[in-house]
Order: sequence, then structure tokens, then C-alpha cells
Amino acid sequence: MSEHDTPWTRDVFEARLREQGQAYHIHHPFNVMLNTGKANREQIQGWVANRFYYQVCIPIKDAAVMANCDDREIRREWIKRILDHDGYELDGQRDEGGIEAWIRLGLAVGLTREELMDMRHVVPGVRFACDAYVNFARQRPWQEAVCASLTELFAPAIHKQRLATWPEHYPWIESDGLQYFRNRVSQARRDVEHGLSITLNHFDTPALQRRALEILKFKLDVLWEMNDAMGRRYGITA
Ligand code: AHQ
Repeated sequence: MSEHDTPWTRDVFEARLREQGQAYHIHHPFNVMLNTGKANREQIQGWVANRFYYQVCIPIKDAAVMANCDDREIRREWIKRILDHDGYELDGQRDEGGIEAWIRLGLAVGLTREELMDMRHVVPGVRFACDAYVNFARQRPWQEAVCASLTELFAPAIHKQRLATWPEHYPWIESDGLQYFRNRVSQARRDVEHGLSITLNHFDTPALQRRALEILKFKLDVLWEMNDAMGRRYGITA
């Protein structure tokens, strides 16, 4: 039996997925600049305005997953991601949602609601990378889009890094503006628990497990390219 005939155990498969974290955008020079206090106002505003396009794409991507998914149990869980971002008002319970929280981040760094919403600052590379992710979720089997969301295995660390460094490096940014990152630490953990269990169950042959690693690499490239494009537009101060 060659090593390609038997699938990795769940633990080994999960470890292979987590190993991909070396390519996560927390290591991108643009992110390192941001989180080590070397970014100027224009670079921070550019990052917030460009990442806004990614944020508004997420619930559209998640709605594509829902549309392709024929499993009600999974949709009951997955819909929480849309509510987290778009917000909701349900039987008197209200949540403004992550997109509104991101707009408050935009206001806190000195952008207007209008220039965020009209996407005037979004550079082509960011738009194309985000659109590639949404189209991937529309066109591929929903389990593959679930696997692509697993870059969030590494997301709590990057949100915590911002919360730990931005107040000291960028005291001019209102603390309330960072609420999005505070919310995501626990939301990402919940998302990953669900997404990882679906992925470990579905990708259960050597070929499927190799495909899962390819999918995660694609999504890591989406995030990396966004930082490359922002670096080209705003510069990277080493
Ligand atoms: O704020 C982020 C978010 O809501 C999501 C959803 C998830 C997905 O479905 O692909 N990925 C993701 C991410 C968010 N923030 C990024 C960041 O660096 O702030 C990280 C990103 C991710 O790791 O995929």
C-alpha cells in the first residue's frame, strides 16, 4: 500500500491544515507594518477601506454556501455567519452586525461612511481577490467553500494581535473602533469548530485530503494578494 492509498487520520489531517498557517497573512510585511506601529494614517485608512470590500463579500459568500448546501442542520449553523456580519432584528433582539462595526472602525480612523460605502479606495487586486473567493463559493461544492473558510484557524491570533498593539501604536484611533476585532475572536472560534468538523468528515480520502490543502492554499493566496495589492498602492514601511 503506497502512502497515497490510505487517508491521514483526523489528527494528522488537522495538523496538515494547521501547518499551512505559515502562509497566513499575519506574516505579510503589510500586516507586520500595521501591527508593529509603522503604518501611517493613509496606510491604515487604506487598509480599513480595502478590507471593507472583503467584509461585505463575506455574507454574500456565506449565502452562496447556504444556496448550495442541501443539509438543513448545516444551514441552521451556517446562517449565524450571515447574521454576524449583516446584523439582525429578531423578536426584539437586535445586533448591528460586523459590517456596521467595520464602518465604525472606518469612522474611528478618519474615513467617512460615504467613502467606505462607495468603495472608491478599493484597489483592483483587492477586488479581484475577494471576487475570486465569492465566485469560488458560488461555483464549487459547498464543502469546498467550507474548507476555504478555515483560514480562520489562524484568525483569532491576528485579531488579538491588533487588540494588543493598535491602542499603544495608534492612540488616535477611538477604542470603540476596535470592537469588530473583539467580536471576531469568539465568532472565529465558533466558525472554525463547525467548519473544521465538516472538513475533517467530508475530505476522507487521500485525494480529497490533498484537495483540501489546495483549497486552503487558494484562500491563503486570496488574503496574501489583498495585502500585496494594498502594499503596492500604499507602500510598506519596514
Ligand atoms: O473578519 C473576518 C471574517 O469575518 C472572516 C470570515 C472567514 C471566511 O468565511 O473566510 N474569514 C474571515 C476573516 C476575517 N478577518 C480576517 C482578518 O485578518 O481580519 C481574517 C479572515 C480569515 O482568516 O479568513
